[in-house]
Amino acid sequence: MKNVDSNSHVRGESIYLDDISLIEGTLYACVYDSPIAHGKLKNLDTTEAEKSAGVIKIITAKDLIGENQIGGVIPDEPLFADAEVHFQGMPIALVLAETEEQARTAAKRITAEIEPLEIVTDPRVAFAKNNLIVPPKHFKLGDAESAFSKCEYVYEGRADVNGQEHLYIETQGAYCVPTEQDGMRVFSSTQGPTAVQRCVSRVTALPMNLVEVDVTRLGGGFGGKEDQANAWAAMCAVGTQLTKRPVKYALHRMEDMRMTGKRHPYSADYRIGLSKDLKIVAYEVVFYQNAGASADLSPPVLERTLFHCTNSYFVPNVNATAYSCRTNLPPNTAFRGFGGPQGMFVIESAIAHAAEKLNVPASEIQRANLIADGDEFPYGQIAESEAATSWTQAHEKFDFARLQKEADEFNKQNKFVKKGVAIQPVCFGISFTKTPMNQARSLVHVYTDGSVAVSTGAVEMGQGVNTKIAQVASKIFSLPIERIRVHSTNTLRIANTSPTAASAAADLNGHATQIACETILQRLKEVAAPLVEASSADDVSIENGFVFRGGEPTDLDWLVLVNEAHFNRVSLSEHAHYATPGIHFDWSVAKGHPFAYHVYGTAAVGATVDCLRGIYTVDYVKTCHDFGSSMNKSVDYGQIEGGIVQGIGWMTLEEIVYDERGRLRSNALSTYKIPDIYSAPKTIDILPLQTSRENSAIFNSKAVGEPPLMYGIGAYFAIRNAVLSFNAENSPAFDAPFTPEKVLLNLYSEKVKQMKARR
Ligand code: MTE
Ligand code: LUZ
Ligand code: MOS
Repeated sequence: MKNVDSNSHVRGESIYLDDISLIEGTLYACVYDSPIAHGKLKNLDTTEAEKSAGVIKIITAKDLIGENQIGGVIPDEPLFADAEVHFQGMPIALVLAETEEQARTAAKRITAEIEPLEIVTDPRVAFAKNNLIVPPKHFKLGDAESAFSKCEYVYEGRADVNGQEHLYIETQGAYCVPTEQDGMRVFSSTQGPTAVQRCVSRVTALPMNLVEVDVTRLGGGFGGKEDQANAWAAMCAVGTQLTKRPVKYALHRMEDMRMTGKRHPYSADYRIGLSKDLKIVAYEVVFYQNAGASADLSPPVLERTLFHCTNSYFVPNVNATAYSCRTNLPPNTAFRGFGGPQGMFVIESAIAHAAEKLNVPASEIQRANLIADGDEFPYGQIAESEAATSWTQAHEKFDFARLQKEADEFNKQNKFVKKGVAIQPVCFGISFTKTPMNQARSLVHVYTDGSVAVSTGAVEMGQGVNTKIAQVASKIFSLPIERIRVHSTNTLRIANTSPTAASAAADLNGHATQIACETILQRLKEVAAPLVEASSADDVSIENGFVFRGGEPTDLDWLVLVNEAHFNRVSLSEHAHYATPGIHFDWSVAKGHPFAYHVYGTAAVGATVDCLRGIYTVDYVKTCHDFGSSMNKSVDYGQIEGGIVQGIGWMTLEEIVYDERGRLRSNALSTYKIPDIYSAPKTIDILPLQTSRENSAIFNSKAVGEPPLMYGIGAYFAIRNAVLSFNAENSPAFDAPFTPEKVLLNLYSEKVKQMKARR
């Protein structure tokens, strides 16, 4: 079953925001954004811009009819800066002009007088000033403090991990069209159509029922459009409200990189305590999250860092604290893994630290501590664990010892080229950690020609959710996929949606679709029963477009049956609701059962480092991955391959650099390196985990969107191991990404020091 979008993608016929035909009279928008990272806005001069050719209007905070506020979690983010600016790239004014070129030219003619204030970019500095977005969060299991005193070995250290630019191929943008009686229709490149609807409603003061948001698909979101698509849609909507004309804004790449938030950088202090037999007895960790200038999604991201701070390991005594620190950077936001990867990087660093000191392979510590059935996560949920199963099956297939031996032998024979291997277990919880978000709806129509239309709250962003939803309808109705069409995500058809995020879109919206289709199917069976002289609807089934009675085919087909139902005034439509059962979480005690299930996996990652130049290749990623039972191998394998490459990029190449003035220096693809085909691993082997365990995923096919990204952490440690085998005197700081520059410095650091000392 191939991706339902594959033909139109390859032919260039798929419709993205920029492919929507514009209505005559459309205006183009362009933002004037703050040139400095922190200051008092004294004076804004728009006179030159107003005189600029084609300019229709310039909008600032004071023009808004609704609230100048777009903060979703906490109301701390104005749409347009008014009294102060908080980051470089913060929108101050919006130019509307007859052409895109004219809007951009005019925006360059705006000037602002800004009285500089102190700029903070480091989360630890923000913490020292007590500049926190929310009060600190804690997870506690057992009694870490007294457990440390009984540990044979205790190590402490620091780990830092940088952010990541989403680099969706399609930049942020929106197109707003006025509809009658003050309404508007907003086309937005968003993962959260309802979030856009709410935000537009807030800044325009229009009720939500006058705001229609429509999303056909995104050219990638990766979390960057879970919340941060709102601003651009809100600006277009405000423009439409004030001019009564359609308004379009699609950001240029550099605007997008400069004005939008990224994955959160974190700095962390850890302390790990082990027993003589390498059991991790106690783990203490303090996370400093670099939230940027406003909350955005930082609080729930911070929470997920805590949820995943022990990765796939069982640690009986945990004391974890997390601070969300306010800095003068663009507000950081959701990014594939949502804080989880940062939490995992720190415990992997702690384990690597202990392994180095104890002179054992890190994999020995990892293997000895995998979480087992019945073990408790620090947040109270009891594990149904595939951690050891995935490890064992990966080891049986890929032979970790052989991989290590190959690297060791290679390293003995090569002086200036070294290989490193790392094992990377992954455990990721599936469900929004905020329980109320775990709900979805699906609207299914069967038409009288027998074709089926499905609408859900899920947004297609390349991850294949529409294919999976079509598969659900196709399977329940037993119709070929060609008879099913999954339509755009639209707030008039499906209301109050959760964003497509947390890897849960197929589960939530697929289940809702399953319920809707089953309801219609049951009605059809009831119509069919007397027609095929069956004793009851239970005796009827529908297979491949024909009605069966007692398992035997009849000559009543789908088309005739559908029309019989309609003729008998039986509804052929259903709007169904699904809410994930059995999940709950109580923050007052920081315990509960937040996840429907976990996804597990174990990967071996191999890398080769050129020790003269500091450059490296990732040779392989070999993983045994837990799909449950994949409902679409080509979609799921694609998600794994993409996630791995994106994770490797985060851990190795991609380096976001802000200078001390809070200015983004890596603001283009010439200075921000993302993985290309040459930096992708030479091979990716994917072995589906064999398990007979049931799970609550749609058709037992576990969520796959985010977990594979975290195999990328293994690339960091594989490179680190190669560096160590070249230069054993140096212990590289845990400071991701491990760029070629950092690798080179670490290859020679101690040697350089020794040379200097001898001189
Ligand atoms: N795959 C593609 N091609 N493009 C994307 O933007 N986003 C990822 C993942 N895979 C993304 C992707 C993220 S961050 C999430 S949460 C999931 O897809 C969301 O989709 P799902 O819930 O259907 O897995
Ligand atoms: N978004 C969110 C997410 O709002 N809550 C989550 O728990 C989450 N998890 C992963 C990715 N996005
Ligand atoms: Mo994904 S970070 O949940 O959009």
